[in-house]
Amino acid sequence: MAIQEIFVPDIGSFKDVEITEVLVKVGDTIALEDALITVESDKASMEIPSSVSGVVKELKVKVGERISAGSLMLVVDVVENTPPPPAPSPSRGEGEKDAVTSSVQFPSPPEGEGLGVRGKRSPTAAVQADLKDVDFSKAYATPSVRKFARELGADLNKVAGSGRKGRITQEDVKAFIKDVMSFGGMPSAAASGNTLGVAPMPDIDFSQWGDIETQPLSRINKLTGEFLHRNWVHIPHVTQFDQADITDLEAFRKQLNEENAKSGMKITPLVFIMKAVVAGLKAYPRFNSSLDAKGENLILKNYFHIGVAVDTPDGLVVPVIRDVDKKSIMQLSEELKEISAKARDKKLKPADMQGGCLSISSLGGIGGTKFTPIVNAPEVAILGISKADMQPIWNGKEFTPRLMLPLSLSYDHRVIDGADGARFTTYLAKMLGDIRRLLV
Ligand code: CAO
Repeated sequence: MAIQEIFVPDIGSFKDVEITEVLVKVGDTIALEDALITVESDKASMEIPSSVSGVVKELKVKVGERISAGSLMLVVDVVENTPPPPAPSPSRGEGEKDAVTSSVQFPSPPEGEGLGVRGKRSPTAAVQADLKDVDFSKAYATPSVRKFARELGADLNKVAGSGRKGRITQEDVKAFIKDVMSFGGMPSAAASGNTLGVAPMPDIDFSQWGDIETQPLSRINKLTGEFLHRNWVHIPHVTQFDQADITDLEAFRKQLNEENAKSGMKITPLVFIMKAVVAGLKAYPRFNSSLDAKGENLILKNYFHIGVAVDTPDGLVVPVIRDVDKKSIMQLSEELKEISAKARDKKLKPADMQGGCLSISSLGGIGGTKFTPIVNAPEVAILGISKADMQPIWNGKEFTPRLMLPLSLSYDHRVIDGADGARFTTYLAKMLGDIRRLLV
């Protein structure tokens, strides 16, 4: 073992970028190419891998600090016979372009993305003798895996990753090659990431029918699109509809808003819904779980963090409000205001959007009667809220006007049975119908 300082390698166009996650701590044993930190520029985020194996002795970076190539990251007690780390090189020639990108380009998919669906890629020949003109820069893999893939002639763009956050491992490349070989040189549906085995979408020239303009999708649109598509394809969804009588809740909420008018604090129905969801998660713990990567175990959580979908000009983001069980209605209102402002000002960090137990998508301020939200994996359920409206409800003797809140609960049917889906929304309706029950 020998003590060695580890510096940020050449990270191409990433200069003076913010550290959003430190993935190791003092005492951790790290292997060559384990991810050490995540950095984010205004365009993308990436993980910086370790150039050595050993034990972390000192951390020289913190979340929120800014770094560039050559910054000191950590001190490691290095295992002998680890190859020496590459010195950070300030510039490289044009001919070395791929070496630069392959050493640093790890576009980080959204949290939890681990299944590596690449459904948009067309199933052309996947194993080629000469891949020198093929761009691997968007593939999520370490330099040694890129090299390995090039040596074997495997097109990394078509390999689905099984590693952390969907990173492509050497085993994935081997499995891909094996799969392609047994399918006569063409990737099978699984190898191409096209797990449905359906034909790719046609490329259509719409200008043949009239005037058009092309607008590029925002980065958030693209990431959300891939994430939603993956979840839609992999998760067998069922949506349970229900409604809650919030007439009394609404009267109480209005009273609170009047009492707090001077402070400027505004309480919306959403914070009560968050509290009712936590009560539901406690009563039905399976809703507060995630399937492990192999789909063989359920991981049950004893914390209560709720994701809230926020509509921003750049697209949908889902920040997470932590420990909802421990916070008051006023605290939650304040936090909801802060986090939605942060989302709309593009100030959310990846960590702000991680660790949720169940997400709520509220369209109640906009309209609609019901919808089918897509589960925000690795969570197993998402609650959609539509606009409450006054309805004539039969009380056994007569129709009375009651304010009814539509609930649309989508869940992962691998984890949750239909009966539990209905029990959960019935429970939510009971809690929201009489919020005194939230105290019991
Ligand atoms: N029924 C009737 N009125 C409702 C309501 C409901 N279910 N929910 C909110 N309202 C009212 C609020 O009380 C508020 O009224 P006042 O201005 O008269 O007080 C008004 O609608 C606007 O509320 P809001 O939307 O600003 O606040 P919120 O706390 O309900 O929601 C937030 C905050 C961030 C979730 C919301 O602004 C947002 O971005 N929603 C969109 C989420 C989205 O796009 N989801 C789709 C994702 S696809 O699954």
